[in-house]
Amino acid sequence: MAAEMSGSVQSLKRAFDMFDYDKTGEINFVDFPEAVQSLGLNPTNSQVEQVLEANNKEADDKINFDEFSSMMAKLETSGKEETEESLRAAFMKFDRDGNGYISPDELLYVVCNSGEKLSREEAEELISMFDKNADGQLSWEEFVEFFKCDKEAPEDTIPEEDTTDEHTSTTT
Ligand SMILES: [Ca+2]
Ligand SMILES: [Ca+2]
Repeated sequence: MAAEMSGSVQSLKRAFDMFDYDKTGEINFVDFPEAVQSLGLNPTNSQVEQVLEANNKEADDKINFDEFSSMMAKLETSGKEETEESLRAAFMKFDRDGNGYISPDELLYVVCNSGEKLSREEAEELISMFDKNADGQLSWEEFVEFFKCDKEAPEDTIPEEDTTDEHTSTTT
């Protein structure tokens, strides 16, 4: 199992070595959060604490590479679970009647309640963009896609200008 992730083991090792200042093969407890961040993870303090506690690490302990890599693996999974969890929570917030689907009305209600402006048509349009099975509602899977897109969309890809303003010169 270790073999198939040799690439990530290498980067783990690099991060570990960076914080193993005196090259004893152990890093200090206090350096663990920073080492985690140097690997591009951004766990909350409580996640880090949980992992350290689960490995019986106390504030004056050192962490060896084996412990380090197993703790990193845990942090990675708990990070994923957290995203999934918050996504579920968001879905439940939208799905007001709890039938497992987000209707345009439900979307409209939640968006308007959060202080944003959205028309009924826009709500329908938004849903139809991700409504793969065209039932007019967002299922859990469709909702996940919806959020992925939302997060991944870089800011410079503004789809189109306000459609009410159509005075753009037509180049022929
Ligand atoms: Ca619903
Ligand atoms: Ca659907």
